[in-house]
Amino acid sequence: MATTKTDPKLPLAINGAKKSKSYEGLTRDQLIQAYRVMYTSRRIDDREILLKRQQKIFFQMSGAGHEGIGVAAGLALRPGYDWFYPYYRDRALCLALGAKPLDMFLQAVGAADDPSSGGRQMPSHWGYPKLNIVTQSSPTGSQILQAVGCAEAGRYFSRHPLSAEVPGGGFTDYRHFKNVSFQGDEVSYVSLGDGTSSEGEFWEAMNAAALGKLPVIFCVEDNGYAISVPVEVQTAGGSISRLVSGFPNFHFEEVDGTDPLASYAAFRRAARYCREGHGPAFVHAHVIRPYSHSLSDDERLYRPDSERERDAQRDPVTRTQMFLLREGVLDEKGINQLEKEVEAELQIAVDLALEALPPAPESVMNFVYSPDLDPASSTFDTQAAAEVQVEGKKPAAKTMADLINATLRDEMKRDERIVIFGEDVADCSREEYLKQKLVKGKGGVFKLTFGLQNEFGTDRVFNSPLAEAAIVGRATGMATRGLKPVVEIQFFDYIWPAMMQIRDELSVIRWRSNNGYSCPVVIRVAIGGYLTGGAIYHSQCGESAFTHIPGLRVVFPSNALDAAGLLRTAIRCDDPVLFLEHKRLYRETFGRAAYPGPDYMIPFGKAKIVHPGTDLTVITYGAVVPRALQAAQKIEREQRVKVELIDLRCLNPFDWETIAASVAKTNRALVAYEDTLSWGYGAEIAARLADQLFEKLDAPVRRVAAKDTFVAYQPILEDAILPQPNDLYLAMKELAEY
Ligand SMILES: Cc1ncc(C[n+]2csc(CCOP(=O)(O)OP(=O)(O)O)c2C)c(N)n1
Ligand SMILES: [Mg+2]
Repeated sequence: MATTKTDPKLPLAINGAKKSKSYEGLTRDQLIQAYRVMYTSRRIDDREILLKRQQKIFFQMSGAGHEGIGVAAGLALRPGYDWFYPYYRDRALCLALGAKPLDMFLQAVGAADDPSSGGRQMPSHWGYPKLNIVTQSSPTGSQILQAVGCAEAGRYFSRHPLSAEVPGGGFTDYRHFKNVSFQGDEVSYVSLGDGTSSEGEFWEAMNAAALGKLPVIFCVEDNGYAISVPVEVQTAGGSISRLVSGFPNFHFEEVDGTDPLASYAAFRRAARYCREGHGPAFVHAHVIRPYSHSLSDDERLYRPDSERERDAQRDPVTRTQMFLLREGVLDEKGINQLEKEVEAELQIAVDLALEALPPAPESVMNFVYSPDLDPASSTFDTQAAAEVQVEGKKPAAKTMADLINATLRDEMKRDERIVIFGEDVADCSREEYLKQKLVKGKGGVFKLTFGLQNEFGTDRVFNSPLAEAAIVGRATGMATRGLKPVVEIQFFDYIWPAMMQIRDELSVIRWRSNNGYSCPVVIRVAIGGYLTGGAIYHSQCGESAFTHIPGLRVVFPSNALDAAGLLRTAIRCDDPVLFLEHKRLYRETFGRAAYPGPDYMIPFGKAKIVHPGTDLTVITYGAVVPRALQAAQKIEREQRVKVELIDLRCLNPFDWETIAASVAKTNRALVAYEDTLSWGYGAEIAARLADQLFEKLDAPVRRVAAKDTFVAYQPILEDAILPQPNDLYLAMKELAEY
């Protein structure tokens, strides 16, 4: 063990309790167990370092110096009862909660039986479903908002216990694959390093937890460095405790995290405060980092020996050992015996891990999506039944906005796990105004959620702070617990703060946990231009940035009926869905439809032929559909060219079969989309056509899209930038004549 001697003059906080021998309420056996966990944790690090040097594992990240705070949190909280969003230094916490050394070595070698990820994630990226330790990623801090959402879900299930039940019989939806458990007084633990407290998501999470008085324990494990950056360069004033002290509703602790007893006492107080429902807690633990940042870092390059030696004096493992000796809890023989037992256990675990089988290469696509429920399957095709239902009635034509609102209402009635939140989505946050009928309510800047808070209550439909990462991060935590958040991003142009959550968390949680966890959130986003004055920041498309992400379904309807059918599928399915709603289409005359009933669903990945033809195929979606239809009708009238117009409706998965069958018939293909031309969604379609239908093509594959610039405010410029019916007409004509 590469630690130096502890300064014996540095007593553990418990010294004062020596006379009573109460040890903050821990028994002598628990003290011995705590030391065993700390020693085991350190020795696993040492063994992994050796294995890495022998090239038997591929990465190493140690928890050295953080064992005291980790074991303390593990003793104060309850595995399988509370919820845990730890970070990579929390090895001792995970061991204290019940993870086994073998589990950790299996992850280090990348074994198929690695219980955290099946060989998909680096070591020290914990995830143990049985213990409620939630799968971990690598971006610093992206777990924090999810811990907040997790606490919100626990509270929601306590207030709406019937929602946790799985509906019997009939149609199967995502609820059949989610076992919900909740306790009523559970807490959600989340930890992070001192450097990570600079991330914006940390502050968004602190704000959300304080606003909601949520039972979250934030633990900042402050080892004074973020790789090579010292805390005074990282945190204004050098103390995160001081910076957060103004947050209301919090209980605060600042503690020597190398002292397991003082840390345990702090955690006990924090947990009690949270369990009693007063609000969140913040534990600032001062720890050390004796083994450099990781095996790829050599801290001697930026820390002199004198500083490192000073830290080593506070080594939690040696300090605790000396404490046990001094207190007579264990004598030297007892210590030796314990250490020998740990060494023997680790040897067996290492041997087993080194013999463990790696995952099969054929398994790489497993769990990108739900293995249980395929949203492209016929289970989600109820169109025929719904059409029969509405036949003969001649009901009023509804807009896309109307039918999205109606679908949300129907689904909220059907499924009490659905919660809706985002910016301005509530009718009125000050409920009393609604109750006294002083106001009508807003329900979204486009009014898509109008009336839902009024009907279903503020628990289920509420405004969030203006923080997009928080909207998606909290939703991800909620969905991990079994809720179905249907959140709104007000404008696609402002989705980017949430990109880390979408790309590195939401889409990948199922895959990286080897199906241990899933989070089927629906994100509704108002997208697109053609607004006459929308300009740069209210007109963006950019869907290909999201179709490029495995694990995320992307839907983009062009009309009211498709919006209703696809949104219902999005809500009932078991995958995360980005549901793109074109603002210009919300209230257009084009594509209005009668309300199709509360069970109308369209499966994902099924295109619609909007206009049948034989001379050339146009593949498009969204607001280009009505523009292409206009052009197709004109060219048929004027040139007798018959265009087959395909509306993809769903971008991932997409309907290659319909495209291929059409192009095999027409031998000409034009891909049209509103986003900028280069590197866009059409490039993929064009590449597939060239690859798989080369022999069928009588002309080059053409694209019509926006110019590779930004959408300008002045309508003359907007028209010139976005693809217009005439651009489509000219491209069709040229292609037909080729
Ligand atoms: C968003 C993000 N940026 C950068 C990194 C690279 N990185 C990994 S750990 C780390 C430093 C973290 O320091 P701190 O939060 O203090 O935790 P510690 O490692 O000291 O325990 C950095 C910069 C990352 N993983 N994620
Ligand atoms: Mg640090």
